[in-house]
Amino acid sequence: MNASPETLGPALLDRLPVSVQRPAYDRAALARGMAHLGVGAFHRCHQAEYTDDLLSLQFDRWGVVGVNIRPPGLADTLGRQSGLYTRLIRENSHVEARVIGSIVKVVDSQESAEPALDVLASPDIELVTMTVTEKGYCHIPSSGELDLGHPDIVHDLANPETPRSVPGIIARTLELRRATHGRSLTLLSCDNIPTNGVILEKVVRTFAERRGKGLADWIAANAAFPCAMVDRIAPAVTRDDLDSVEQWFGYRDGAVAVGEPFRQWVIEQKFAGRVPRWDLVGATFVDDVTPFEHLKMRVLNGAQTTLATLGVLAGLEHTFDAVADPLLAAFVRRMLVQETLPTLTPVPGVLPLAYVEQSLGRLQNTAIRHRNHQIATDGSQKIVQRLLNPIRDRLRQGAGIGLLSVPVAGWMAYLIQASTRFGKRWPVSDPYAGKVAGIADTVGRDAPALASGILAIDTIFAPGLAANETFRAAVTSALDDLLSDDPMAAVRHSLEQDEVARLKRSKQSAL
Ligand code: CS2
Repeated sequence: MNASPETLGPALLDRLPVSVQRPAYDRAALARGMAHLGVGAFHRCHQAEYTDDLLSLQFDRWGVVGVNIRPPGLADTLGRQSGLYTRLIRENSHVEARVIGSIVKVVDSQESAEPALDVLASPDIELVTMTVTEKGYCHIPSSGELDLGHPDIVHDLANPETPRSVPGIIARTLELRRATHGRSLTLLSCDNIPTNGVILEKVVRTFAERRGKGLADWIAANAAFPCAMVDRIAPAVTRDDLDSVEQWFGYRDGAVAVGEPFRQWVIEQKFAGRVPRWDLVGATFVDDVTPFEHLKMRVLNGAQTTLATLGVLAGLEHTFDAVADPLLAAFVRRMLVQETLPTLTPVPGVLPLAYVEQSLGRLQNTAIRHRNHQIATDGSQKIVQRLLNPIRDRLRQGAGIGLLSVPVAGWMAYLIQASTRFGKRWPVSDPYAGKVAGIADTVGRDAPALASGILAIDTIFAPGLAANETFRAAVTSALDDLLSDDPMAAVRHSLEQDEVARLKRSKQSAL
């Protein structure tokens, strides 16, 4: 009979198989110095790995306390393993395994904010990084302002000492720090929202202003909210991933994380106190993150959202399935090159066309099993920065938006078809799912009425954009095709129209 395999933990570190890299520093001596809010696959594959690299190079008091205020619980996975986990880098048949040691403690704070506040307000925490998903900021996507009608914000403004939301928890953290030791704090957002540091600062400030007692002024003087661009594809971990570690390396690990080889982190140099020297291990400190952020969110994330929603409509499971489809691949490449790239400002050292090819190449990695439904989750919180902002820039330039409008209609069609009226074709998770389903249930299959109803949601579509006739027409016509029996007709038609427009332009310029 086989004995059940040992679980990863400090006792196993010295006996790991040679093919698994281990922390190159004395982990027992690692003191906590920062916290991370939202410990999921991405954090384990990104910030925690950079920190692990840094600790190996230059040991310092930068142990991470991982805090979750939403599921999943951490105690039974990372907690049982004293924060240790295996990070796999996978590219097609290549696997590289390493045990990461930078997380020294985990705290579950799903039931109440108290355990989280105890950590975040403590004087030995000098910096807080966070990946709390786009909707965690409780902002209005079209404006970036705090959504004062959000149920958690309503709750937190009424009960500021027992907050539930991220803005409420951060405001309370800073209030407690001010009242107890007065030490400054850097709050580093690592989520894919536009100008993430600016939005985080805005939602916290708005909250603090309502709280009064000079809190907002104290925060302005004692906290920093740098912007950051983060990048590494790290899908939700599956049971298969855990089983693979057991099969390959002989131990059990309930907190495996799987990512692609590529990684990038660009951080605005605006800190309130000490920061880890992540710039020594591949991150970049810059004065302005904007060009990097636009490049990444519009090209890589724009391609992912496009392939995800159109991929689901085409019956495809993963990103790599969608990008292997010749029509979808041709579409996304043309969209990025022709419509997205001209909206970008130059990024030092980056050739835009090469970046597009590199991004599409990353999406072909068959070992990264990123489900289209996962990327389509919370699409309402993603399309502004990935699709609508480049569309708005194009319209300002008087340039075409026929291609970028298709994935916008794709997002609509994805939620519309989850409604009762459309037979609930798939389960969806998006704060606006109910609203879109309500429109679909009332209107039925009438593309102009559906598009009109959805474009009127002004917390996603800024009124100026929603009123633009070119945009409305392009979205409506794509939506009509996407809801038909031949959804990919939308993709073919937009490519054909784009070709016609191109020929016209080249004839005109030849005259
Ligand atoms: C993905 C991102 O789920 C999603 O929205 O587009 O998580 C993406 O994989 C990362 O931003 C890559 O850095």
